[in-house]
Amino acid sequence: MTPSPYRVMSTHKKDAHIIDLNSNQTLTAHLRRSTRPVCGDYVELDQFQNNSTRIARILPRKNHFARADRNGEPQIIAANIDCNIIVVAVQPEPTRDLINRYLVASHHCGITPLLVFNKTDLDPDFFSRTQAKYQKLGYRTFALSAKQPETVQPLLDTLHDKTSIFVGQSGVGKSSLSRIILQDDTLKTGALSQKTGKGAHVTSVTRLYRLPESNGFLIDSPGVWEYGLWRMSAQEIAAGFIDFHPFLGQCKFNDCSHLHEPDCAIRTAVKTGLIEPDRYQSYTRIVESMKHHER
Ligand SMILES: Nc1nc2c(ncn2[C@@H]2O[C@H](COP(=O)(O)OP(=O)(O)OP(=O)(O)O)[C@@H](O)[C@H]2O)c(=O)[nH]1
Ligand SMILES: [Mg+2]
Ligand SMILES: [Zn+2]
Repeated sequence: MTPSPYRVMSTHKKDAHIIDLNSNQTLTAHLRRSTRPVCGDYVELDQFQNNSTRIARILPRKNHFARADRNGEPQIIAANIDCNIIVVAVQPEPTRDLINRYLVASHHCGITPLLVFNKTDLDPDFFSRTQAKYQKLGYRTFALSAKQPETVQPLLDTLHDKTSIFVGQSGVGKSSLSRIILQDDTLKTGALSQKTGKGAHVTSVTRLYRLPESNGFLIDSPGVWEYGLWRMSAQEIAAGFIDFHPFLGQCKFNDCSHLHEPDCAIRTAVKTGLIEPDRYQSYTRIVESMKHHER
């Protein structure tokens, strides 16, 4: 099957913006009630005599990225993604466990995570230890500043031929980095609130762009304040902790939650220094936070 040349750039209440990958033209297609496309979907279109266009079918998704909705169910944000670029910044400072939650989600969605530490111009040392920690775990990391565009080049070099999405808190600089990568000054960015130091939720729609001079796509998404994981079991969360992997399957109980059971290989690994205590504590907090979804 030849892949559909139509890809969803963004969705709105009653229609979606579509890019024709052959011609680079954009068009607007109506939505049927039964089709719920998301940014990044490949679709087939019905074109009518009166020149209107409708999405006929969403092609099967390779994967999707999601977050929890109010009921703890996954809410799909975008589809067919290779790379999750998790952006954190010196200001607003990431909340506790934010990076680990994004890493668990990336693992479950089958998307390669990249960590970007932005706004190094404000404090070059702020993330040194955190960056070293995640590098040691095996993740690709980038320390950079959107105020110094040359520092963005190494990140840009990894985006060719892929679909990547910027995720992270509001105000960390996702759109500022997108502007540099896309060479597009029309993307809106906005200052942090002076009162709270938080981002002002400037980007309101998840949107796909074609990379200039390269075969690839970049998705800029609206920032969140707290990224919530949908309902997951302790075992599913543990699987998203890469440093737990060598020990999984070695606990006394198959369904060990690694919280309190006897003969737990994960807790032993923490005691013997093979797993960092702060990663284990983060794991326990994330498992605990799932109670929030219980009704
Ligand atoms: N000092 C400094 N400021 C930056 C940097 N990157 C972004 N900013 C500023 O941070 C503010 C927020 O940037 P945005 O790019 O709008 O942030 P965002 O992540 O897209 O925010 P949302 O769209 O709300 O999710 C703006 O005032 C930017 O100019 C950086 O590397 N250094
Ligand atoms: Mg933005
Ligand atoms: Zn265990």
